[in-house]
Amino acid sequence: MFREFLDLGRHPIANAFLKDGDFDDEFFFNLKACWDEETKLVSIKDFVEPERIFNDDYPYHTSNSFPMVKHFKDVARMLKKKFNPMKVLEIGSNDGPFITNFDKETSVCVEPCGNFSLKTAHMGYQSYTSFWNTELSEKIKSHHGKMDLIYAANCICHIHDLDDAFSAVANLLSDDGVFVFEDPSLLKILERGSYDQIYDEHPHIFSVTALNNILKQNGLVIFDVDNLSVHGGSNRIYAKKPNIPSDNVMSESVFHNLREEDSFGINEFETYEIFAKRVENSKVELVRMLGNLKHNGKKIICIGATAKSSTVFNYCGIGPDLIDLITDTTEAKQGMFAPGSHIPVVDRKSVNLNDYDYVFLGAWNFKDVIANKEREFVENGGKFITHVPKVMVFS
Ligand code: JHZ
Repeated sequence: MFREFLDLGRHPIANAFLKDGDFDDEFFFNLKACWDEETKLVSIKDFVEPERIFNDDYPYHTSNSFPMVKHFKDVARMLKKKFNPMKVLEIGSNDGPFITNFDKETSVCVEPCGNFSLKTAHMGYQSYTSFWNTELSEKIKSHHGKMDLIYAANCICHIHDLDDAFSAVANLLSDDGVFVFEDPSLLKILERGSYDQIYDEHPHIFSVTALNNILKQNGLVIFDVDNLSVHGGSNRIYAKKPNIPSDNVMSESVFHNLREEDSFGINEFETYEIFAKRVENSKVELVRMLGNLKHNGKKIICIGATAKSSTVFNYCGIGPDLIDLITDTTEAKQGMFAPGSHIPVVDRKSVNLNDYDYVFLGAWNFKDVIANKEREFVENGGKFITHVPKVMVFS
């Protein structure tokens, strides 16, 4: 049974940046989160059709977040060393920072956004412009054979039908192949109060507990987990087919994560009710703080036109009256308006940050990178605002 615990109100598509004059036709949906008593999976209640979200205009270029390029290079190196895969498939390859570390002849990309699949195709990789499902896994199997490594980062939690997604993986994985995927961690979200990880692109928020339950039902078993710091705390899950009974040994990391999640209360509905209260308080505090600063004549700008900031701004009702501008390094977002809030997005280079008193961290997950880049702003008396793990000012 699905039990609703959080109502974040009306939201636009978090990455649907608008041109001037597009505001009247903007699409909105109700963003609510629920918890499945049976599998312990957290999901959003009303899914948005994926075609509305992931299309040729999708603006999130992974390569624009340079720490992530290094992250994927490091992951690729580690996976090669650990598993030495011959054939590699990436699901949700975006603009290619992971797959580029693998051989073009033996690697395949799947990506529904045509702007990106065209890019990896130009780079010389076999690229399928498609959503991930069983039909596609059959097609890839018949063209390329089974895969030794199937990798997906920040993609599997984007897929509504997890049973189909996982059985499609099991269908394409070689008998001793590995399926490795990483997504934001529910535990970290609950611990840090980072409710802004909930938006249309994340129909599910994964715990190791829920994944352990769901993978098992679809012919896969978890054998290892890495806890990562990226995206405010993610889990990298290693799964495989349960071929050889004696080989089904779960590493201690799996048990450790299951225990940790259980003792935090991931298996209790009350934990989610407490989280919902914390989210409501965060909204009240953030709106109060920004309102007071504005009242005192302070100027506030945001760095990072993130999907996460769309949740914050739309849930809290924050618009250009409180935050003048958002800067973002992604060209496709610049010159546009943030979804729902309609705050203008500009190139960081076009702004003198010293004209502002406060920077709200839309990309709080890159707090250290941004604080380091913007040392001059702090030296001139500028301060940062974040809402994670609580609403606060720091410099
Ligand atoms: P970032 C996206 O979420 C969407 P977002 C998606 N659904 C997902 O799951 C996660 O990514 C993984 C900019 N930036 O990574 C670049 C600066 O302007 O937190 C990006 O637009 N200056 C696929 O959007 C944004 O911030 C900087 O110095 O919440 C960061 O977006 C840096 C470092 C980044 O993901």
